Amino acid sequence: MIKSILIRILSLLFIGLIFLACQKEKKIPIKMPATDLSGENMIPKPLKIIPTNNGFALDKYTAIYTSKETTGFAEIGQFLADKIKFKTNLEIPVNEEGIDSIERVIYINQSDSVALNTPESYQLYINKDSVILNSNTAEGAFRGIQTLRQLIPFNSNDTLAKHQIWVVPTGKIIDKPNFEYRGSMLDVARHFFSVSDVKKYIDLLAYYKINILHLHLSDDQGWRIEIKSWPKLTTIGGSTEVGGASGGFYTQKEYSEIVAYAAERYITIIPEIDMPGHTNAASVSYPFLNGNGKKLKLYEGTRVGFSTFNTKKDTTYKFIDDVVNEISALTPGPYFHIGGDESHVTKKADYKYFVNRVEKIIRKHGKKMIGWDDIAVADIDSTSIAQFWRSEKNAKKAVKKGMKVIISIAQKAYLDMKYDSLSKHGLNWAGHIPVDTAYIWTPDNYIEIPKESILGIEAPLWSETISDINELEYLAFPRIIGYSELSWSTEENRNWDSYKKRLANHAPFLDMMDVKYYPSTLIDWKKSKFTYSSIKKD
Ligand code: TNX
Repeated sequence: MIKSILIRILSLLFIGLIFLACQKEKKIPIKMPATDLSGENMIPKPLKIIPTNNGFALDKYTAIYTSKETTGFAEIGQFLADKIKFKTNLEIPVNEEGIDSIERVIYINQSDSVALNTPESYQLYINKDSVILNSNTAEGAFRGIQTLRQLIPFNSNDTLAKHQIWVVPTGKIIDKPNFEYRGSMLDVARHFFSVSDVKKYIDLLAYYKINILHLHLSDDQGWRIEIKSWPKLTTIGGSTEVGGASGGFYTQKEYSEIVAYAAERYITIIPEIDMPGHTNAASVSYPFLNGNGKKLKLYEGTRVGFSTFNTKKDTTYKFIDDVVNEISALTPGPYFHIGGDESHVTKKADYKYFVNRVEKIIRKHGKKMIGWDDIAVADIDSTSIAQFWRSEKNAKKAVKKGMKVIISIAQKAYLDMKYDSLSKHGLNWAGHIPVDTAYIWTPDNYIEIPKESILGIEAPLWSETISDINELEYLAFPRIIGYSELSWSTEENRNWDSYKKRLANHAPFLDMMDVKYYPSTLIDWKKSKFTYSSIKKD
């Protein structure tokens, strides 16, 4: 009896001691080092940064909570937790109630503040014991999460406490985009890229707050999306690519998987079916479409401008209606891109008639039409959008018609141009585009297009010279990171000297993601101990 009471007292004492020990470990106030939020390497640069020079201790006693009433917030909390886990190996709970050990919170809050006046506006308050992210929309919260990801250091500080702490500098960030449309285009027609390649590219774009991925799904060398009512487009038209390899295509299910993956990252997919030129693969599949009067065969070279649809036949428009219908049904975003470039063998009058008629089909299926700037010669509606890649005259024509313009000038924004004469991949018809040339220009008032007429910026990656993800990354990175800043940050907040220092510090992230970026000598790249294989955890 006495013995069992004694055992009880001893075990209670033991539990009490453990409890005290735990309390002690937790409760020792952590003295955080001084920090400077304004000296951080965020890209794109936020609108306003107000440092408060203290530190938020991201550690195993941190939890994430989110608004739960608004769709998307809980998922964004989980997205952040997954990224923290990947970077630090910390398991941060999301929306879990009643965890006694929690000392610090990250709260992702749906706010009705009118100060957050665009769908992507957010405010990030980083205090000593809490991080509060406010946004009216899940989209804005998602953009804010990217900023927070960039502020979490790669290395923990192991001297501040007995456990690891990742010190996040305190302060306030008020941010919103300069342009609502911030895009990249990927040409999956000249060379095909797998669903997983596209997903990796999407992941990288999301980190830099890019919100549009335009997929160039058809060209002379290949048709890359299953159309159930016209199956030969993929069985025949999808069978080739530049250089003679076997091409490929996305089934509708795979395309939807890409769309959904992008949507989870608040990225809109824009499908492009290029026409009436760049249509050799379609016309070989269904010869009645052909309008150039010659016998066609599959094409694996890189010439442009030799193919055209027959713009006079009603069956051509029936075909286009089916294609637009099937693709639109799989595409929640508001846009459909009709290409329209380099139709050198289409008569001018036929071209105008064609663009005008196709525009009606696009609108019938509930989408806004985008076309390369060539379309501005046609009599089209002000709700259609011109993508300015080459012709100032066409861009100005579009503005006159009240259309919005996407800035993609080849000499500045083409990701497929070589960096310099030694570049392993790329073309040079628009010149060389080194990393500084890509960054130092002002899209906001390029050739005096008023800012209200500019929807945004897009950097196209044509794939004549690249055939796998490593080569894709070589051309896209680091230039696409600069385009993210050109499209998100205001002109006052852009500065090459500041940018190149910040970019240098993105090497560890790119290494961690196994991105084979072009190590331009203009940038003093930070050495990183990370490689994808060293950090990847199964
Ligand atoms: C021009 S840009 C094209 C593409 C090529 C690209 C190569 C545009 C609208 N048309 O067909 O792939 O140059 O840089």
